[in-house]
Amino acid sequence: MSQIMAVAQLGEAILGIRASEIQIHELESNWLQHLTASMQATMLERNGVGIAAPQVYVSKRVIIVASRPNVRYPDAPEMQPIIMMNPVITTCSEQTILGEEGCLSVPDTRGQVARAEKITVQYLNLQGQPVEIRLEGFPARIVQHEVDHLDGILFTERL
Ligand code: K2U
Ligand code: ZN
Repeated sequence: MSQIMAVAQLGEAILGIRASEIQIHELESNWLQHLTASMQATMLERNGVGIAAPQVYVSKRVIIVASRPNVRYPDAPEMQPIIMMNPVITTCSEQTILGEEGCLSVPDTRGQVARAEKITVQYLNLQGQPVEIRLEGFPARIVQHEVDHLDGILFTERL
C-alpha cells in the first residue's frame, strides 16, 4: 500500500546533504519496496517526471525517472518509470543542452539549466542487479536533476 508523502521544500537541511548508499542487505527489503511505491505515488500526484528519496525525507540514494510528454517537452518520450538504486553517471557527452527545469522542492520556480545531452548511468534495480543504460535528451536531464538531489544540489544552484 503506497501513500502520498510530504515533499521537503527549499531550505530544509535534508535537501542539502549527500544521501547514503543503499546497502545490499536493504535491497529486496519490505521498506525499500514501500519507499519506492510511495515515491512513485507522490511523484505522480505532483505531476512530476522524477523524484529523489531525499525529497520525501529519506536520505538514501534512490531515484525514480519517469519521462512523459509535457507542456515544456511535448516530444519527451513516454517511458515506464525506472527505479534506480545507487545511480552513478559514468559518462557525460561534452555537448550540453539548455532546458527548462522545475523542482517539486522549489515551488513556482522555473529556470534554464545546461545538462549533458547524452549520459551513461549505472545503478542497481530493485532486484539488486547492476544495470547500465545510455540516455539522451529529456530522460538524461531528469537523471542529472535527480542525481544532483542525491548530492544535495538543487537546480537553482545551476541557473
Ligand atoms: O526532482 C524533482 O523535483 C522532480 C522534477 C523533475 C524534473 C527534472 C528535470 C527537468 C524538469 C523536472 C519535477 O518533475 S518538476 C515538474 C516538471 C515537469 C516537467 C518539466 C518541468 C517541470
Ligand atoms: Zn528536483
